[in-house]
Amino acid sequence: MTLTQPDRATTTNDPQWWKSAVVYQIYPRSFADSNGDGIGDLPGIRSRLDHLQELGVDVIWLSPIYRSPHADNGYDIADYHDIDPVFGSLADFDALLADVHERGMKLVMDLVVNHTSDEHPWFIESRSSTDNPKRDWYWWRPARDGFAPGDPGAEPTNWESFFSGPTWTLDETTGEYYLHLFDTKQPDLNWENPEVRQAVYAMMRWWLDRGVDGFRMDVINLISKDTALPDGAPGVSGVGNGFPYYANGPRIHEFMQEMHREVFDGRDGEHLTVGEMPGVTWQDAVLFTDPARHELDMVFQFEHVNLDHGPGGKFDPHPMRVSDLKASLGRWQRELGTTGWNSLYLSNHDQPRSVSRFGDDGLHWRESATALATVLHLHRGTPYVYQGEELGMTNAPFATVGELRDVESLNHYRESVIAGHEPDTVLSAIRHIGRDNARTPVQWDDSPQAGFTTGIPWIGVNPNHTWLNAAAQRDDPASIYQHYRRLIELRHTLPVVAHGDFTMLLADHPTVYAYERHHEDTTLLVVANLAGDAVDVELDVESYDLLLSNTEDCVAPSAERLALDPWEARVYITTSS
Ligand code: TEU
Ligand code: CA
Repeated sequence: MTLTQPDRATTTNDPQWWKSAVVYQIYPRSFADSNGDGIGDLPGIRSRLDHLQELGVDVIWLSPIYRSPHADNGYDIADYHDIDPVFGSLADFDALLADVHERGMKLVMDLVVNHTSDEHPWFIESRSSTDNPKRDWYWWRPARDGFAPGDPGAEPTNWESFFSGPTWTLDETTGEYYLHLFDTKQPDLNWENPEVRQAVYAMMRWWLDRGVDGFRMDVINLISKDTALPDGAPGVSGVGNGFPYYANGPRIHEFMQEMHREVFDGRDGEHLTVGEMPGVTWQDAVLFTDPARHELDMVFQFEHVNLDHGPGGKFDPHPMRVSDLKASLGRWQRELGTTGWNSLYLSNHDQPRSVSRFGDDGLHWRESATALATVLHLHRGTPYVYQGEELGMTNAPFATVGELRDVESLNHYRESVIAGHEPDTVLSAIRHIGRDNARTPVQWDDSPQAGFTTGIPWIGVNPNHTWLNAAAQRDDPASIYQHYRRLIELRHTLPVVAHGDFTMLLADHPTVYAYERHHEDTTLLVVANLAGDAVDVELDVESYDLLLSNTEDCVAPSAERLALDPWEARVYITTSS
């Protein structure tokens, strides 16, 4: 098939333009460094826009670039209206936005408003006294009844933070505790207070007025909490699980509708909103994404990226089976149906590299990366590509804890070793699931720092950049990069990819992922062997034409049987007249 120039989503006037769009996530710290300080920045991104334009993506989502002390790499914001000097200036931002728009792409900002940095002026005021007008902008509580502040167990609830330790920190100034679901430097905003909500909406309008095209909303389903703040049932670690009381709280849909009204109603232009929602169920996701309810365009759900977590949580590795992945993704396809809308992702800055986790980053590296991409991108929903995924970047061989940078991994390591766990075992779990895997610099070429920086990178470059890099793949038709380019083009050119329904095939097969998409008179059939052994399946493709595959020499199917090599993926199409 000859593929034409991508018909970009930006050229339509459709409120649901994002159905035929593909989003690319940039983690600015690790993308491209322009000034040799070892940290990626906005001019660095500007210098690499050709790579994204050739790939054909429609939207860029930037992880946070606001002023921040970087306790959590920018997910701790000290000023929502300025760019952190390490990334550049507002002038650099405006220049980047103009370049992105000029190339027919859109730019979506990360919106981190469940919490701020403890260095945000709002929190500095709030902590200054119990009668400060901003006191109620955060969650302040006295020590538990019968305990003195600072006593062991005096925390107002027994909840455990996402980043280890209690979710409460005592502030000596007033002798009260503040709530932080994440790091101690990330105090939670109190969304019950209408002034907080209005301040956030005003800030969002400020960015839209500046020209940005939407928001990826960080842990947005955690903003409504049960105001009674009950203790949680003790989990495996003995610490309380507060999740039922702070996730998908009683006012979450009300807040999302209010935000939509206050920020997006009556605005011209095409926006994209996606809510990151740990623990969201498909039932809730339908409510969040039903266009008639005016909440969000789509959500990031976590079911499929939690399949390899054991009872002890993410650092307790559990084998992942293809059949579990099929069951999970298939359920979301089915249940979001035609009312809601899916986000499709296998990786982001919080997850290990998808080819290492779901595929085979050794022998079948190229085939497994392209098979996984094929399966994901042709689902119903909006696909997200995380930087380097389009090159098949892999997990990093972190040799010592000294090579790690992430606050979550470092806290977990410290707490586990104090608790008596074997350091090597702890490190091996971190190597498997830790977020730093996704944060090593993008591998542009085979030069000493992979073309990322002329200085010393803030986190080590993966040694495999000598052969795994963008320069080596750009003009190679068999490369992972070129395969992603073709998949993106299919979404732009074939209505069945953007709009077709979804039917799972071979649902009980342990390793073959197969499904059909129908739209008007077109049927697309996607089949992929997600395992390292050749396989033969009962699938009749005789009435179809082969549209795309990830191997050079596809064996022609015999009647009713299809033989697939390890990690082989094929896409067939047929049109009935
Ligand atoms: O992540 C929220 C989240 O629930 C997890 O994916 C998180 O990364 C953690 O690994 C749970 O174990 C969002 C951001 O994407 C993440 O980078 C931030 O650290 C976090 O919120 C706090 O802002
Ligand atoms: Ca820099």
